Amino acid sequence: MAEKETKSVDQASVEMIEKAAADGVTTVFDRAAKMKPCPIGAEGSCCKHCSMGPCRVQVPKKEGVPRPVGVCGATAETISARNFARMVAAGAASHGDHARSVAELFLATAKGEVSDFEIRDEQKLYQIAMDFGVEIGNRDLKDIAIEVGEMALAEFGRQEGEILFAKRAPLKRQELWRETGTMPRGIDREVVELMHRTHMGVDQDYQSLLNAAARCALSDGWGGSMISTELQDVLFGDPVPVASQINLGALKEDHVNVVVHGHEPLLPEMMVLASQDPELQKYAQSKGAKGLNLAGMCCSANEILMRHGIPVAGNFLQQELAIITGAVEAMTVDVQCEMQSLVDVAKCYHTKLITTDPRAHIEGATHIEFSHDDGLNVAKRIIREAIDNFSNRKAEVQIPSQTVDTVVGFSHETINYLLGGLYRASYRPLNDNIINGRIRGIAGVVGCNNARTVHDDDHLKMILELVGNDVIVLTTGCSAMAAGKYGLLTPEAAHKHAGKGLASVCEAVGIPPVLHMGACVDNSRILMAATAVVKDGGLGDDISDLPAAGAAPEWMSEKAITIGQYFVSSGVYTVFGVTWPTLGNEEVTKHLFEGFEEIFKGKWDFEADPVKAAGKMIEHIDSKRKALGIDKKRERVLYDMAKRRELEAA
Ligand code: SF4
Ligand code: MSK
Repeated sequence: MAEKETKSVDQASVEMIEKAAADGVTTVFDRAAKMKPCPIGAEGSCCKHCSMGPCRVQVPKKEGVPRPVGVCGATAETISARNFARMVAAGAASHGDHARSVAELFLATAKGEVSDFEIRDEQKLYQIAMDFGVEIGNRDLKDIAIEVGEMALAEFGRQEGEILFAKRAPLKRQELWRETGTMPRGIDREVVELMHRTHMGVDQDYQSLLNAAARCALSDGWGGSMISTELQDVLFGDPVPVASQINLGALKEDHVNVVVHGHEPLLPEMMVLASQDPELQKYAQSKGAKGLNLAGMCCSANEILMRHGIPVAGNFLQQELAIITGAVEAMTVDVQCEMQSLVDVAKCYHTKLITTDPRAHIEGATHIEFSHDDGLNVAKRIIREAIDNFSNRKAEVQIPSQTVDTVVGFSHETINYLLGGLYRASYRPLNDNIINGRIRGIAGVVGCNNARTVHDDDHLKMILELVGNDVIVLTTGCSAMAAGKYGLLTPEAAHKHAGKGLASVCEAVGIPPVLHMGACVDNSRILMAATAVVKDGGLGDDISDLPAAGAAPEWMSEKAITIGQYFVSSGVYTVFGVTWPTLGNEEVTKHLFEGFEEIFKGKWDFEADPVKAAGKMIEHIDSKRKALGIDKKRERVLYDMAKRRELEAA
């Protein structure tokens, strides 16, 4: 890791940024240096919700100067809250629409309408069926699956009542959502209503807008994202720990390289199958390559990494850099986090950029559309195109040597099993170690990379500070990949980086101090893990009682705001880095940072310095330990037989 670099701390990325400069290729790092963010927009003080604007409503710092309002009279608070709420709506819509695709495929699979997919995890299907209230009895698995699929799809169009997975939350939390009017009714309904409320001249009370945003975010965390995670697990298998490799060194000079980029794992699953097809392997060899090499990028990478051990080429800010190696024959993209610049970068090399989703076209890219009923053939066609492109390499191939071993795939069920064993799977050992102080608390560190800060640096600094202070870290998305590149996703990292207490637990169980839980939608796994800890007892009766905190130190996507908001609405203290979208308005920021604590017992915070942010998280964790009465380190009491007898007699 090159600490002094200003663009990335990842040496492989630095090498490719230099190659890009030598090749005359512009990257996101160059554009970020050139394009300064608009200061009024960055702080959320600009409204362009109607054509009488855009209206800029920066609140003057001096007293006595009148506060500006928009042409329609909208106050700075309304504008700031509306902008924030629209970010939540967009993020929830993205996860919801991803979930809809998964639910549609699931139902088609259950009905036997598609041949390339199957139900792999029956246990999980039964669990979902029970949560949905579907009768199991002696019914055929197929009938149960069809009913589950239909109910999952109906969650999007549900108009009233409560989303079904909300029942999974601790009872006290469900009560709080009902009391505060934030229990989500349906996935699409909350997004549509929030878009309506933020239209010109509708909801013009910032607290009311923010409450609606909180409800919409919950329809993602306990709705869209949870449906994605759960049904993907049933279709593709519940992740279990698997070893693999991460970073640009995963690309192979003498192989046909195909990079799978995006978020939905439907086509990537087929790409994994197709890449193992002996005929296609032979075809690659017939074109002079040693074989086929599949690698992932962004959250698609997380999906096929944790289920199949497919190596990861990189995270968000490395998507252009993979092409710049000159060794990528094809890059497929589906939805979310794909930079339009990939087309221009690909043109400088020989890479075929292939869009695969009917909702996401990119001008200048080749479009080969994925379809449920022809998934494997589409994947094979893409791989054939890549093989045919192998001989077209034109630039010098330069692949950074960096690639790091990782262990990934810690679903919430796997953690349960690892901690408690097959016959008494439970979170009890985790709770006990939190209570006895060996583990100080739990942190979820998630989210993107952001070209406005040094690539991966904030993730690493924050995670190292947390694990060094005995806080176990659960991670997803691009943050997980940053941790992987630094070797933090291996059991050995416990000995190297964790505090004594955390290290002793990790070593006893054989787990890393940083647990990779999957892609962005899999933040729902963190909600489930937190709920399991609550239900196991001894640490309060709500998620907000736990010594836990969340963070996205390098966030950039609207989805990250939605994720953060559903953590806050679920009772978690959540701190974001880089920048904060309501900084222009004190009242709105105060409501999110303080007011929400009174409503949700969870709140937002912003801290650009990742070490200071980690310090705030630890402070919060300690305050929760104190409230639970477990703040004093307890000596381990070893009971001998005499003491046991005394206890029994008492
Ligand atoms: Fe301006 Fe009001 Fe229109 Fe927004 S909705 S652009 S504040 S006039
Ligand atoms: S890919 S949403 S940059 S985590 Fe999920 Fe990474 Fe953020 Fe995209």
